Amino acid sequence: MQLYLVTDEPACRGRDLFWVVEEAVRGGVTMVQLREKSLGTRAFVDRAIRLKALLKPYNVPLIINDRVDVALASDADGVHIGQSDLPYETVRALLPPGKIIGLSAETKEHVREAENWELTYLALSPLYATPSKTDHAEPWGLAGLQWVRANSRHPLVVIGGLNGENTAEAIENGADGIAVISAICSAESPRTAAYQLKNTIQNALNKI
Ligand code: TZP
Ligand code: MG
Repeated sequence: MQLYLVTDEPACRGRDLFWVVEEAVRGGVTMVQLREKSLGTRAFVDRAIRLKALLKPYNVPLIINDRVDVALASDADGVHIGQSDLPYETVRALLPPGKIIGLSAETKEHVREAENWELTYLALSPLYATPSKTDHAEPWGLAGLQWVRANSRHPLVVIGGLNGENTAEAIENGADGIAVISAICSAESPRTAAYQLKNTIQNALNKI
């Protein structure tokens, strides 16, 4: 989950979503989340099945945002849930063993509660304010990230406002990976953007 791409079709600036994802994976993206807030269920499943087939030869896991049913129907590798989605226990019971479960945490209370659960990762949402999600909670910032690192046993992903300028500081302050929409989906070259972010992450990891 070092470099985690979250999809958003409008952020792709008219380019084909599958093209953007494949370019990003060729550049170094290690995990992809299909995030669809307005597609109907059937269209969501069809898109997930197509994306799963695209990612398989690259060995890059596909995570479905919000929807366990869509993840099951597409044989995706896991689900990302937020605080208003199905409860953790329900998701755990519905998914076959071995599937990925990621959870967004917006508050310290969410982080404390998540200590009771077997998560693949915990996502701090958002690390910084971002126009890509208008209804986001109060940003964690670096001090918040440090607090979570000291108080959580889970691998940590940070999301929200991450780019080439602030990725290194996130890794140096305890993030195991970064998740992005616009830094890759909206980039002139999603492949180059992913390649550069991946290098930045690896350099920062080598320093710690
Ligand atoms: N959840 C918290 S912030 C965010 C999501 C889906 C949007 C991240 O987008 P960007 O463009 O990488 O800031
Ligand atoms: Mg959600």
